[in-house]
Amino acid sequence: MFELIEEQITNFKKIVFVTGAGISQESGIPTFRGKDGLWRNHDAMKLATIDAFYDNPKLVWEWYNERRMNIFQAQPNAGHKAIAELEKYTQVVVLTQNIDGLHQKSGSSNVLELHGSIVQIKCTVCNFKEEILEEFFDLPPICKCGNILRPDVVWFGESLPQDVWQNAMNFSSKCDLMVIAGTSLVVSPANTLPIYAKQNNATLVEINPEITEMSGEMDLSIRNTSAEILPQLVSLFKKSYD
Ligand code: BV8
Ligand code: ZN
Repeated sequence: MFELIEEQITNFKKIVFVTGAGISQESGIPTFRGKDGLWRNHDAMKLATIDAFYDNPKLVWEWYNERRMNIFQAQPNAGHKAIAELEKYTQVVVLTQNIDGLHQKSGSSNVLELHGSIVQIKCTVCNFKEEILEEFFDLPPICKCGNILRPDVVWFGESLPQDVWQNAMNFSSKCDLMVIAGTSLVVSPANTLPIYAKQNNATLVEINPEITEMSGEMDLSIRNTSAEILPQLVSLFKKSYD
């Protein structure tokens, strides 16, 4: 399966991972698309928007509160752990669309959260911003300043944090191997990151049980799960370095 990259494995010095909801699926966290994409018959893609929030903050908060409780119980899986272990062998940066913090929980030390974090809560008006691990009982939760609090995530229609996005483009343009795992590459601008890597002649490896919009652009597109394949990829590095 890895014939294409096996010989050049020791040449890869700057590796970027672009991950999506699929990599956390095996930790019990539902993805947005496919059968998991509904919550109480609401389309997740419609709930993760500013309009939905201001339309019905209580409903959107019920969704986030439930996701938070599930995410706080979730453990990193073999895919997350393999990426964290790779840091022993070479430079690794993780650009994740996920908001679940599982890459950090598994030990990865260079993680950019392109779409924010469900653990971080911020005020819709003042500059209050804090990691809160407790469950909220009164929804929507209210800030000390009297305004509604919200999860510090990037909703559809909102811009990504400027500095995070700049760094993500930068790392993607400078890497020599980009591994795209667990994402349908539907959501922009995260789905442009493989283009930056390709423009810089990086090798592109995709890991996804399904074909994606960019499978045709990949040097290697592996039709399998991240928990299955990522440990095998890391053992290639282990063999060549140990
Ligand atoms: C922006 C945080 C500039 C919230 C998320 C038309 C109208 C309005 C907007 C747009 C439009 N057209 C395009 C846009 C832009 C829009 C967009 O891309 N829309 C898409 C849907 C068409 N993007 C934005 O709005 C972005 N901002 O563009 O700013 C701007 C500013 C102002 C005005 C204009 C432009 C902001 C996007 C961020 C949205 N927030 N998350 C939350 O999570 O609650 S995105 C959300 O979707 C998650 O982050 C998730 O990662 C992502 C994708 O959802 P999923 O499908 O679940 O995950 P993924 O795609 O990763 O797919 C799962 C994959 O895993 C599948 O391929 C599956 O096969 C695979 N898989 C399953 N199991 C496994 C597996 N793979 C490996 N192993 C397994 N075991
Ligand atoms: Zn406030």
